[in-house]
Amino acid sequence: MNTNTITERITVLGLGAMGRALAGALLAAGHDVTVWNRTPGKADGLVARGARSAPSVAEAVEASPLTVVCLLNNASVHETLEPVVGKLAGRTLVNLTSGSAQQARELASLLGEHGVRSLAGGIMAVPPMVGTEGAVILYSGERDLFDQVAPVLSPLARPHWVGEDPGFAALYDRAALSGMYGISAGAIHAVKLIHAEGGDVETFKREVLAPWMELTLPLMVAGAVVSEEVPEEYNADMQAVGLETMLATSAAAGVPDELAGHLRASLWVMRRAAQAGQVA
Ligand code: FVH
Repeated sequence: MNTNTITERITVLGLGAMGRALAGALLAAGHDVTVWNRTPGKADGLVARGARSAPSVAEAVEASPLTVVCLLNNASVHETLEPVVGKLAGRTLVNLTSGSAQQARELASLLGEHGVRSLAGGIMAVPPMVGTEGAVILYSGERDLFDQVAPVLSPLARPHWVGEDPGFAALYDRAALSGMYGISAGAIHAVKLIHAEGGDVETFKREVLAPWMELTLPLMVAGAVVSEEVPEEYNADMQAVGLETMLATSAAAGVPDELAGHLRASLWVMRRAAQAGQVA
């Protein structure tokens, strides 16, 4: 099969904020788009732009050889797809709903048993970013299917394949978000600390925090290792002492202990590294 065998008729199931953005980008790229949403009314803006609104999931999936699913969670995906899985046989399904790696593997397996080829995806973008430079969608599943689908779905975001294992798109997506939330937690803790002691948060963010985080982010990513090694120049003992001071400063300022979890996690890493003899 080459890319031409998947036509440009595409069905989108789920018209939340992300589903509407995806369907809109496909319409803007000239695709023939059929949409369905559990609650009526969300298709109106897309219909005005040329989409067809299907009255049922079954009619929606029968309208196109390729269906993109973007629902709230794994439970809503199964609730929506299981009654129509027979109608999907011989078609292709791309699930862009967030979930766990195991959920993605189970869905791929269920679909495969019913003759449905599928890819799992993880959207690395928020709705306004869809269709713009910088937006990425991670895909996993069979490489040849990705090669067919990627050009068709490239108007959504840059397609990036991460492996044959259907769980890998979810795994990479969840892991990348873990990195992002780690940064977010650190930034929130930092401004709470400044505020608690009467500092000017906006000045701190602009003049100290933002430049510092921009400088250190690449080092933090490069220094994240799986083993208990930290780069020698980090000096794990020294880092552990510094982290204890940060925790004490936070406690003295009355910042809730729940916001200091990232410091305790780093302290655990540095103590393990020091114990493993990775000290400069
Ligand atoms: N929005 C974002 O910033 C993030 C960016 C990264 C990827 N996520 C994931 O995308 C999935 C959808 O997110 P969303 O932003 O579109 O979410 P909502 O606006 O809340 O829309 C949810 C849609 O799911 C439908 N739905 C919910 N439960 C069911 C169900 N049991 N059966 C059928 N459909 C269901 C809901 O329908 P309705 O409430 O309008 O009837 C919406 O269409 C999500 O996995 C994010 O993690 C977005």
